[in-house]
Amino acid sequence: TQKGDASDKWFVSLAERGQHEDFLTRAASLMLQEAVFKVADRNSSRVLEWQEPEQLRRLIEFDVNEAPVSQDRLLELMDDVIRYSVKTGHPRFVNQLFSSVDPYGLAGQWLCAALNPSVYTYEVAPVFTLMEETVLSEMRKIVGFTQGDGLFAPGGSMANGYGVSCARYAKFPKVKTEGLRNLPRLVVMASEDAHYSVQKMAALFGLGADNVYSVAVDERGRMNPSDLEAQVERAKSEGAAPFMVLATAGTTVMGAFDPIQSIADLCEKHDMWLHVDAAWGGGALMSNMHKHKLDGIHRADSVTWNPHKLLAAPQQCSVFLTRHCGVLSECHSAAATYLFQQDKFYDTSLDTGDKHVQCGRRADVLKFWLMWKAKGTSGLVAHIDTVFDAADYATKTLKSRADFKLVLDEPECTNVCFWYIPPSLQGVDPMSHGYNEKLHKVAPKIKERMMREGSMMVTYQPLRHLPNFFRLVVQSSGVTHEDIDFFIHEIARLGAD
Ligand code: ABU
Repeated sequence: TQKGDASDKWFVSLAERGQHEDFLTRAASLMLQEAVFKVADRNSSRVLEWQEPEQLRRLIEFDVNEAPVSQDRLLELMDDVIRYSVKTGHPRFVNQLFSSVDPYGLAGQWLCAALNPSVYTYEVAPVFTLMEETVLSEMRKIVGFTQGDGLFAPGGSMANGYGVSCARYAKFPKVKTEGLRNLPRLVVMASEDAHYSVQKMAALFGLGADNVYSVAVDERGRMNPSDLEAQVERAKSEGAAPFMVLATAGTTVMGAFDPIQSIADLCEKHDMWLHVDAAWGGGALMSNMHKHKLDGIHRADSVTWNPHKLLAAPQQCSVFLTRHCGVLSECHSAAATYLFQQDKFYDTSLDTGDKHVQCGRRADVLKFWLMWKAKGTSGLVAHIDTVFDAADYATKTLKSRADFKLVLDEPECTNVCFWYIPPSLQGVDPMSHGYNEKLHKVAPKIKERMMREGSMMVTYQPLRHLPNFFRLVVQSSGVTHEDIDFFIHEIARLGAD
């Protein structure tokens, strides 16, 4: 039976309101059963049901029409959306730097959607303003900043952009009003393994992507401080102004941690802003066992840290922190009088929106705060130690097998990078002609097969001179040693010919 049109007249009549309540109850039940509970059952559900784009265009009625569709049809469409979407909450989705469904994080997401706030003024978002104040302050303490400021950004790339923006403003405050025309050529230093957002942000802010100087890394993917100094001297000798270093704590592919102490020394010597992109590795700060990897981060001028990565909050939850009070507001405020009136009846310093470059902004803090409350700091610590332990198990297991080869014998983060050596290449001298070309083709083929079967998702990539290799990311503490055994067996099974 078809139940009424999908109209949006929530307030019109009790009858219509009843229809909406019925719809939302059924929708919530569908989401819980099909998108949440079912995917937790690793053996009876698939990570994805692959369809070619042409087929998928036919399978889902994407067209929007003049006439409304019924609520029953909407539920069918939602079911289709769930069916053909990748189940990133499935324990066998280890493709990206995010995964899993945290029940408290999900409740926070849903509560945020239900309340539909925009966190720019205290009057519109009183609870979330104070919640952000608390969570950002706690995160600053964990980083080791004794004072400062911060904000929730729409993703790690934008948080790195805030780093560029604040660094430039701190050195050249007139840039805010006069733009770039009176400035020297500005240069940002970042390692060759740094996240690609640094080039994007350099382009977006008018610096130019060519003015990101690439600093060499060592064999483990960590920035080489000697080369950093050489690049700074090169920029200066060219008459350019190297004003910022973007160090990385947990590179995207290898999971390398740049040596922050040495980099901070060079930043002090050459008067450069130090931004640490800890989007991925920041979660390690929670753990006494692993925080030494970010030694010196308290000396950074600013930090990116994404709780949606290693701390497994739902997408998106990205934070920008700085130890400098005031720089965010001074750099970004536009003082719109229709929103940030100074003659309000409450403390207008709580109208935090003006330090952001966004106007409307979702309360990403809520899901993370709810998770933190539910687990306690001790639960977050346990999560971090569990995922590092699982990565260690994966590393040891791969090391013990002749048909796999690790890229790094001892990964620094929970990225485990490796090649599968198919039977046709086993026993072949890796230095022999054509070996790397053949190996380069192995991971894409296995990836295609796993996608078509839907059994798991793990990504691959080349890096610098290295042929394609798999990167298994352990980021969910729901990933067990048995899951890791499964990943390894499955890759070997799919690549056996
Ligand atoms: N910063 C986005 C990371 C993408 C990935 O998971 O590889």
